[in-house]
Amino acid sequence: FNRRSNIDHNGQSNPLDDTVKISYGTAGFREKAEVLPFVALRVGYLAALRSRVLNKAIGLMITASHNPQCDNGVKIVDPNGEMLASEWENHATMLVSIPDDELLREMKKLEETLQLGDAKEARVICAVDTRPSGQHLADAAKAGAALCNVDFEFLGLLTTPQLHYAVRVQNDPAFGPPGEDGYYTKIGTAFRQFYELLPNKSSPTLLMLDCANGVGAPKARKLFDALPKNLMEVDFKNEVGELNHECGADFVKICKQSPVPTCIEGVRCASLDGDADRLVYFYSKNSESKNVILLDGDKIAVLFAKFLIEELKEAKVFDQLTIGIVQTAYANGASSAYIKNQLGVDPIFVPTGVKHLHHEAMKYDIGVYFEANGHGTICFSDHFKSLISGGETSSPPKNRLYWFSQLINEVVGDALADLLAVELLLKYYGWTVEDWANKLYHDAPNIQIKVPVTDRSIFQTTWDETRLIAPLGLQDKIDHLVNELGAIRAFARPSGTEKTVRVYAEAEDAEVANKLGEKVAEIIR
Ligand code: 16G
Ligand code: ZN
Repeated sequence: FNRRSNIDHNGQSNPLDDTVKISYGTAGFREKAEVLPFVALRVGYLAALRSRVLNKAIGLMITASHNPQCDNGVKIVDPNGEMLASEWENHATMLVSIPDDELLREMKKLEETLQLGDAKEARVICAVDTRPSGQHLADAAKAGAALCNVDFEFLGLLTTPQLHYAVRVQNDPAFGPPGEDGYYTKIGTAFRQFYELLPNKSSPTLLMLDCANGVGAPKARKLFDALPKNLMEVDFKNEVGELNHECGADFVKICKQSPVPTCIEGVRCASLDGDADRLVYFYSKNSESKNVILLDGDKIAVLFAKFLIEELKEAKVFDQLTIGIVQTAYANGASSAYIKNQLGVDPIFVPTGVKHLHHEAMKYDIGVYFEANGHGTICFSDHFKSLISGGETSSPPKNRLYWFSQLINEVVGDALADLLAVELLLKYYGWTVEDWANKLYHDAPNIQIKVPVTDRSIFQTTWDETRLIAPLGLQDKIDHLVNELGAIRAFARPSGTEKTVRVYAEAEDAEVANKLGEKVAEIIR
């Protein structure tokens, strides 16, 4: 597992030149799987080192989420179940970048500066998604942890949010019951309790669930098995097959098309991504066409925020708590306008990537954050928890708030927890998926285009990613196009996970949005 002797899961040698730079990006290291064995070893070592410094359990998730099956990734999870602290991202990039013969020296240097003490609680907890390269990379990570003399606990196949949950519970047992079963128990109990509080318990309507051929399939089945039988009716699709291929949340969001197999007209459908930390809903108005009406992360955020604000008001505690709704540049303009004008909260914008959203959301008693791609959750402060404690003596809105907050996986966006939360709120409001799509706001027409580039580092943006500052002159051209076509906005930003620049364009008219997107893509190419 060295750069020069990098053997992949098929036993093929894939040596890496000393000059090849690999950095810890938006979601850790993400590459073709054959590149990663030596990366996994070094990251396994670093996770172990961090666990010794903090004397806590640290997580290691091996996944490339919605990327194709041939990719994989390695990402460190901090003790509270959050993303790795950014100073340590630099250590990770440094360790992975150095040549083999400098590795031992750098390891020693790190160990000296970080001053390792006696660390009884130190351990690395690792899980994988369904990619064929996962086990091999976990073995490499285990060898890395051993270099730091730290126990390596391999939990096998889990969704990314389940691994985050496992890490949090290991360090903070009050958070919930331990183990994968503990996860189902916590979420299942909250679902049942909230269900009991519903004004209308009509029989369930069919939900078609596209599992992206990923780890979400067996885990969603287990979760639903832990719920009372008559509360949900689910038709599982895309359980086995090529991961994320023409299915899954990213495919549906970007293409606004039904995954294979095509969904049935009028049926409420949802898609998970490859590691089940993203969720989108959709439905078809016409089975002949592949096009669907999409309900993305913004729609979920608005549904959650509307519910929370109404309940806080009914419970007469709205003025005692702060509420933040965090979005990124990809949020549909119509959703931001609804949040501002109808919900009365100014949305906050941060750069792409869960760590930025999560960090901002933590500043509020209730921090709702969602990326348009379907990744999101809600953070609840201790003040919220002391005010809204649930129980027999509590008022109905407080009880609903309590069980809703228990259902949400507040450490990270979790497609399975979010799915149950959406299902409950639709029941609570007595809404069909069409009601949900039409009663809040309608998306401004928009398009996203991926432009492959050889060097994405030349593209630099402002902090909120809405404007390019380099290469010089490009932003002026984009502004000019937006004006010329009478569109709303467009931006281009380098991807943090792929060798592409992503273009987003929004207009009042779909044709204009498409045309603008294409033109901006052309000037990037
Ligand atoms: C990763 C991020 C996600 C972000 C996406 C952007 C995490 C856990 N995941 O999947 O939040 O939306 O990257 O990818 O941070 P991009 O930089 O390629 O557009
Ligand atoms: Zn994912």
